[in-house]
Amino acid sequence: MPATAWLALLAVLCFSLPAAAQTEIKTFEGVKLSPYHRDYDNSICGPQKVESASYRLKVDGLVEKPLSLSYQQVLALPSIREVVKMPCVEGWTETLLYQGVRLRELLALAGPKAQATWVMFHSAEGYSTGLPLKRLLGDKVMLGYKINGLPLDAARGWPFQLVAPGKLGYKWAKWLVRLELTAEPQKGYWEKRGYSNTADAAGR
Ligand SMILES: Nc1nc2c(c(=O)[nH]1)N[C@H]1C(S)=C(S)[C@@H](COP(=O)(O)O)O[C@H]1N2
Ligand SMILES: [Mo]
Repeated sequence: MPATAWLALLAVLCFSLPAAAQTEIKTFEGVKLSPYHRDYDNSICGPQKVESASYRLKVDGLVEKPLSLSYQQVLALPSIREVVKMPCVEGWTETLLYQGVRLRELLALAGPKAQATWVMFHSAEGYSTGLPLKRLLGDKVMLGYKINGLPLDAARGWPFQLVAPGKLGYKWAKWLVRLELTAEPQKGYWEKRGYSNTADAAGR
C-alpha cells in the first residue's frame, strides 16, 4: 500500500474512533440497559443548563479540607463502572451503566471531621437530598458522570448525579453543585414534603 493510502487510513481511524467512543452502550456483560434518552421528565424544575466554564463542585461543612473542584479535576480521579437499578417512587425502574468517582474517594480528599454523620447533596436548581455518611462509603456509591457510556446532558443531570444503589430515585440528586457534611440528618426537597428520609428501595 502506498504511503498516502496509509495516511488516509490513519486519518479515517483518528476521526472515527472518538466518534465511536460516543456511541451509547445498549447491553453490558449480558445485561440489557434502559435507554439514555427518554421523553419524560419528573424533575422539580425540568432540565438544567449548568454553566461549564465556571462550574465548581464544592465539598464543605464538617470537613478538614473544603474542596472546590472543576469538572475536569473530578474526571481526573480514578473511576468505576457499574450496572445499577434506579427505582422511582412513581413505579418505574431504570437499569443503567453508570461511570463515576467512588464517593468515598471524594470524601476522603475532603477528610470528614469526627462529628460528621450525614451528607446533604445540593443541586443547581435548589433541589436537595441527603444520606448517612456511613451509607455513602459503599463500593457502588458514586458521583456519576456517564450513563451507558455517554456524558450526562442537561436532562440527565450534567455534570454529576449521585448514584445510590438500594435507594429510591429521589436520593439520586442530579446537577450536583455542593456536598455538605453535617452532624445531624437533614431533610431535602421531597423529604420535607413527607417522603421517607431513608428511602430504601427494598424489593424494587
Ligand atoms: N436536582 C434534582 N435531582 C433529582 C430530581 C430533581 O427534581 N432535581 N428528581 C429525582 C427523582 S424523583 C428521580 S426518580 C431521579 C430521576 O433521575 P433520572 O433522570 O436519572 O431518571 O432524579 C432525582 N434527582
Ligand atoms: Mo423519583
